[in-house]
Amino acid sequence: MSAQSIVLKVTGMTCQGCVRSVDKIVKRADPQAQVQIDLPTGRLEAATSASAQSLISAINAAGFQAQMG
Ligand SMILES: [Cu+2]
Repeated sequence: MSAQSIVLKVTGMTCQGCVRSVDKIVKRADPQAQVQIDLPTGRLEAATSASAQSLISAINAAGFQAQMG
């Protein structure tokens, strides 16, 4: 599968530690992923071959709330 751009809205992140956690979750799903996360808006943009649904599931399982952005 080739990389595509996925935009998610993530709530529940309160600090850079949360940002790092979410970044790690995405990279666990796809080690090649390029991830940008904006803490104030919760906007996550990833260039990844992982599916949006798999990322949403993994982020939610870690206690954050993700939805299609
Ligand atoms: Cu935090």
